[in-house]
Amino acid sequence: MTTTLITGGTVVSATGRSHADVLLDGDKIAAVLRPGSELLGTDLTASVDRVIDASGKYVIPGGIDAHTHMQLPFGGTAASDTFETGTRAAAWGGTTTIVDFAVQTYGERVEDGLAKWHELAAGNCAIDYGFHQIIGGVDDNSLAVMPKLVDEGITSFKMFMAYPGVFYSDDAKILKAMQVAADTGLLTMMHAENGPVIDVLAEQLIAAGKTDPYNHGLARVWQAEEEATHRAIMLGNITGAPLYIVHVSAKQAVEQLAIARDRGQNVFGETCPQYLYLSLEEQLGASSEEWGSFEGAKWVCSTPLRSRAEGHQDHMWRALRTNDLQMVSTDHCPFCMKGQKDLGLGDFRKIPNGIGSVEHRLDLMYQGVVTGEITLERWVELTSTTPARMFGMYGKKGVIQPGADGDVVIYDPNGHTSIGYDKTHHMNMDHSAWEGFEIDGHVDTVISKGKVIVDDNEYLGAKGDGAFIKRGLSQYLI
Ligand code: DUC
Ligand code: ZN
Ligand code: ZN
Ligand code: ZN
Repeated sequence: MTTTLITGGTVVSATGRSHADVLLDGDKIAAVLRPGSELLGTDLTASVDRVIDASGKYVIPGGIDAHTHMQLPFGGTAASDTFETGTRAAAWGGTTTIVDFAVQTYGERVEDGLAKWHELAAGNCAIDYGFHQIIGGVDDNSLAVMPKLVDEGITSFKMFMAYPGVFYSDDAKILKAMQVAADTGLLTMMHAENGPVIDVLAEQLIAAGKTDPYNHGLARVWQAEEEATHRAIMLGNITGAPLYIVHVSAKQAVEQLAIARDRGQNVFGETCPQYLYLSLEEQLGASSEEWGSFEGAKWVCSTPLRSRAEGHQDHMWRALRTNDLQMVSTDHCPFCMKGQKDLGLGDFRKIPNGIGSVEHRLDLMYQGVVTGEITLERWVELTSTTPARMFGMYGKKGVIQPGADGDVVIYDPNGHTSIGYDKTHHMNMDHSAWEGFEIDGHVDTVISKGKVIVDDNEYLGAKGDGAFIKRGLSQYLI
């Protein structure tokens, strides 16, 4: 088994930082040599296979992106990253674990949807992966199968209050599924937007000739997010099911979460880099020679980009500081402009929803450390430690400690990363939604289960390095 010693770096955890050396043995972390440690003072450099000098750099637990959609079927097409391309891009950006969404569509059995996802991912991933289960149709079969998911290491499931006719569940269905969740420890994840209301507003915009992409954002009003968030919280309250709201973008939805948490309810929220950095105004102003105002389709995602004038982005950063929001995931759901997004030329409702960001989450969030929005420790907590705890992987993932998987990222605060399609881009898309973003930091080395998979801008990993993770119950259940 290979042994690696990472020397001279600053090990950063969710709770602090210290100078320490990290010893990896095989696929695990064997020791963290910090002042007071028994092994400190022993010169291990001669006895290990490899020494990595991390002087002046941060040594952090590998990133965990708990919200990705590789190959998600959507609007007659499918997300353009396969498990192979998407997990490799994730690795490039310092993410060593993803949790993707297995899909049960209407009329399909949950077991069949899940089996399909296992088939898509098995043997293809660059990094470890787990699954949440999308319950697209709550019926007797899915309600009966849900408890069995726990034994298979799928300890969370998602429902949609949006997308009538596709993934949508009404309140009665949500209530029933939450009752099962409360009984079994499954964590309920919710796409909280009032879909029926949004669909009427969208139809009216189209009827008025308003077909450009940013109208997607005008139809998906913040009130529809606040209302659905509140309703989901109340259904959680009735059933006693803990609740995790995905991709929160409206400040009013955060307020609903904060009120519920203050009242002692077990509810959580995640936001995504696009809701911290990008805005509806920028989408409205977007234009290019190739696409004209259809350029804005690159940023069509749901929940939508929100108005900067209304202060949503500032509020998301604030909520990350105050712990009204607990995590940052990407909702990675990439589509090419040509042949995918352009299905919505002339009708924004037909633009497949999603942005590709799995490669850039750690960098984009580190820039928040540089600009003083969050601390270094909070960066690690939001992108690795809390995702591990929330989704039943902590100890194995999300922390640098003896016995944990050897998932370690060496991050250079003196490095630089220019994001752009022709610069650093490994996602399977024909554009970057993050073109021109400059990061005052750099993912130097990425180690997954003891193996160096990215080193100095070189990819050393292989398809099939990653394995399925059977997750335990969330640590946030009470
Ligand atoms: N939102 C997206 O942007 N894409 C996929 C599904 C979703 O809810
Ligand atoms: Zn969603
Ligand atoms: Zn999603
Ligand atoms: Zn560097």
